[in-house]
Amino acid sequence: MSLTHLKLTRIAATVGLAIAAAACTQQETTKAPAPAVTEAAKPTVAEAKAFIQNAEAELAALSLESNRAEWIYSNFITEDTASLSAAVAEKVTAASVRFANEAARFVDLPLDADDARKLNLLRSALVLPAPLDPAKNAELAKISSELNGLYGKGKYCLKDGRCLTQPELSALMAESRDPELLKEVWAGWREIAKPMRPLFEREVELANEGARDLGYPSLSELWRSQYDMAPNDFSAELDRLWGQVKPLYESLHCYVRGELNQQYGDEVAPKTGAIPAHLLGNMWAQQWGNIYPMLAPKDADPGYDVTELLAKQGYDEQKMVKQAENFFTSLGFDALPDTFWQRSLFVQPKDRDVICHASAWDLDNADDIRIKMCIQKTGDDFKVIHHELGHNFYQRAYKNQPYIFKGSANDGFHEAIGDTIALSITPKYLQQIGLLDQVPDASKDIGLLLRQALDKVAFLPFGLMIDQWRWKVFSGEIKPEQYNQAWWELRQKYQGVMAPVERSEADFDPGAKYHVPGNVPYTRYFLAHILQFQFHKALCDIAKDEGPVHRCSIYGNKDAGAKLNAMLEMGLSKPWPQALAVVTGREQMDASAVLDYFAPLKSWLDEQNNAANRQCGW
Ligand code: X8Z
Ligand code: ZN
Repeated sequence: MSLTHLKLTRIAATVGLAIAAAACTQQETTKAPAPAVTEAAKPTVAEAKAFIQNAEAELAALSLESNRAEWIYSNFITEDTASLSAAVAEKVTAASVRFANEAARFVDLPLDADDARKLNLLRSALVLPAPLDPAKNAELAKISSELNGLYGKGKYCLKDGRCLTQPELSALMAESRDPELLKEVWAGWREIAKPMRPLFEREVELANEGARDLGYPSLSELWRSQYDMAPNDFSAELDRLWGQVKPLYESLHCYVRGELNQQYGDEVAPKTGAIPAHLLGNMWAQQWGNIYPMLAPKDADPGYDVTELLAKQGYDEQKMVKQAENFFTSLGFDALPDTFWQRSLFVQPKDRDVICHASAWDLDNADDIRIKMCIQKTGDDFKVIHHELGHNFYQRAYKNQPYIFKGSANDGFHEAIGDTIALSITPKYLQQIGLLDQVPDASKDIGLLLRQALDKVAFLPFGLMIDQWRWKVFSGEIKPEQYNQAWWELRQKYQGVMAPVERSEADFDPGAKYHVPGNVPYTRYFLAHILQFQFHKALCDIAKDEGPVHRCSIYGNKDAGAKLNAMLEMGLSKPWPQALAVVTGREQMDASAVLDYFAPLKSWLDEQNNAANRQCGW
């Protein structure tokens, strides 16, 4: 995994490693609980400083080794590379856990703010802590690597004989409108996850023991301790943010369910209750933009499709990445280094297994940044490329921070930057770069907003529910024999979607989503889907854009770029509210920016739902 120790080197995929990026503070509430510390000789401030320096140097050195091993493993999945990557992961975890424990000795000393923050990060910025017992550490590293491999190698052979990988199956889900085929693909992909169940169960057991060794009740508290506030306060923050956007989601859900019912009929798509998850254009029903053409408002469809525009202009994978880089350089960021172009993976290799799930990497904690992505030439992947480059430009912006502060303000920030830029891929921007001839007029805004909401608003409950499930698994509230049932209860509760075919505890549907076998925390994406609208609004203000915020593009605006860079450069050196304030002037995460952006759509959806006399909710 990415060792990335306190920072995430490989952002998308935190493979099983021990530590990941996170933010913690000096406040009492955020600190790791004090483990039993033996009353040895009282340490001094000088000793604490020496400890931090040494830990930082050792972790930085280990990260280089681990990043390389992980990169090779994810690009060439074999038994040998799995074993090598697990061996390095084991070393990194052992060192991280050792430092986390030793750090506890120094917590009561009067340290300066930076050192206190570093110490706290050393104690709490782990996502897969191993028990102190070396045999268990080795076991955990092996399991983590195996789980990743199972996902990366996953394939499903269709009834017609074609054996397809994840990106190919996802493309089918995006395009097909045949409910039987969709059902087959949906259920077929989930077969890959069944063998993960015992591994995942053991992984949770071991990592919980690791968390307890560090003084946390379970891994749940450790994961929730990484936001500069007490774990329960963080959970309450999430509830607050979800409460802000839930009415908007319900309006969208209601409209989509009604339209699907009209097109597929009662048998396939019932008028009431949860929506069958195979009909939403996405393997996990997490973003619904692919079914926009089925739902497009008759008089307000902007009438273009980015996938087609890219094809018409002859964009290949490399050109898509170049165009995305160009957005960042237009804001004043330096171009990507030559090594990025030489070493990144853009196209799925035909002759070997790789982890296709898109990720951004920082191999040397400085300039050797890369992406690894099996790019499809679609409008969706054009956006994902911006997402990944957002990680890379963030990584490079904080490269001069000390190692422990090389990370984002909180993990939601890392996920939000590229998406913020992608919100500027407006019709006007597409015209500026020669992809679109004519900018549709304001009468087409509802179509634009609906397309955007199907991805961004539909994602919100999904972004939230994954870790609601995992935290309960970690705390023991969800037992192994309830894994799948509890998963579907949460899918139903938050998203209002349901499995299209019977599920049982022989299935392990969470494992069919990359971040579960990959052990990547997921709440970061929920946060990112709020934060990106706050950032976009603030940057549009800085750019003095006067139109509606959904038509604003900050392309080419150096003032907006400079402000963004000022926040990125801070890395994880300060509590996240301070970083947020640099761009937005406010220290609170706030979903009003989401509501403002979609306000015209919300009124329109409510009108449609009323006119059709729909009973909303599920
Ligand atoms: O995993 C990702 C990125 C890499 S960090 C491609 N995302 C989440 C997902 O695919 O589930 C971006 C949006 C949500
Ligand atoms: Zn990401």
